[in-house]
Amino acid sequence: MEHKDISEADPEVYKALKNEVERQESESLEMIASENFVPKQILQAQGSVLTNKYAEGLPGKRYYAGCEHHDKIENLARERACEIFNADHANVQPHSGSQANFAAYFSQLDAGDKILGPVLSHGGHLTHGHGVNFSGDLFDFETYGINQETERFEKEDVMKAAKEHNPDLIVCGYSAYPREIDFEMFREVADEVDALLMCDIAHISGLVAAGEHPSPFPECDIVTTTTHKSIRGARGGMILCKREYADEVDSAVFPYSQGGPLMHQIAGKAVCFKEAMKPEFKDYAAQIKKNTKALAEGLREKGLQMVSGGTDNHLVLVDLTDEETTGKEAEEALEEAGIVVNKNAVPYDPEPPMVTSGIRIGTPALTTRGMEEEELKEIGKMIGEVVKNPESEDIRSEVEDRVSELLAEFPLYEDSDVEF
Ligand code: DSN
Repeated sequence: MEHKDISEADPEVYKALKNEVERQESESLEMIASENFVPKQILQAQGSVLTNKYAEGLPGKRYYAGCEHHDKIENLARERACEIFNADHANVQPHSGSQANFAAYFSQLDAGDKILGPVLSHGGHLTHGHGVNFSGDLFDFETYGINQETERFEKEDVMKAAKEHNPDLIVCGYSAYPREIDFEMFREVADEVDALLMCDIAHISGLVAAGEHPSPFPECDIVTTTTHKSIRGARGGMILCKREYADEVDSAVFPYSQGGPLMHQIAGKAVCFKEAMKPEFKDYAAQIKKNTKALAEGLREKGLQMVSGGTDNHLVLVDLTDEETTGKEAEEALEEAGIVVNKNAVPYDPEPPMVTSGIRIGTPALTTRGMEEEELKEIGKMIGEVVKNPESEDIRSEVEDRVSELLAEFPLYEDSDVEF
């Protein structure tokens, strides 16, 4: 086998990688609420020789020989995850959040069973029952929605839907909900209809890990998450659960829905969890929340409305229903100005999903770059200017210049020896 530098072995892939480093470092403000930047130690774990090994099974119970070091790493990831999230059991093998949700559902339910989940356009995820996804296809999903007045999930609405549909399992946890989740309320509803309670904390897991959002345990029975959003780790998924569901969760991951675990990714998860246990991570998560509030202040000063009027977490959902701009147009205008966000449906959105009347804006990535309230408030105002004047080239060019200055002032990988 010949070892070569990637620049020589595959110049095309090398060039695209270099361009992506440049894009992340110095071309735009990354404000997609589900994205973040990992430190070198996680990139190292993910780029390691662990990719060479098959390790089906669990530590100590593998189907292949030679897993001693893999067992050590997977056990570290599992133990750290349980400690951070106060869980009895962790399965760190799901390749993604969607696979975690697939295995979590099938650990307790059979195809055709009834699940109550959030309406997709009210903050839910495709795996929470959408018809184009396995979840909507294989399970009998019914929904609860955001209260039209408070724009929050309220007990009366969730209870009404639960009593009407009598689900086997209720899903809480969202992709575009700017408020705290009331786990006690969901538990009361689940108990009332004798349903299991599952929470998908993919977006907020960093906040939960740092104690900046209430813990889903002990109220929830099963908790799923990704490991690369606010928790800032290797891309992937994880399932946490109470002791009584552990065996079923493990076998729903392997052999039911996955084969060989991605051990290099699991090493990245282990390193991420170690980072998340440090006091610096608690400061980081607290700063995410302060930054999002400052962002909301900037947006508000420029006259933009937000779903539920503000935020308790890492994101805001700007409601453009009363503006002349759609979510799609706002996303495009902002991208041209160097600010990357995503169009997002707002509750009771009159526009179709590829257009929408909202934009979702998150702060975990910019907080990782070291930005604080002053910068986020200013960015909120710049977003307001662009959204209110999507055709103005002058505003776009002013914002672009300021974005370049901010990116230079808060470097990402520039001062490290990270190459990709
Ligand atoms: N794609 C993620 C998000 O942006 O929220 C969820 O999977």
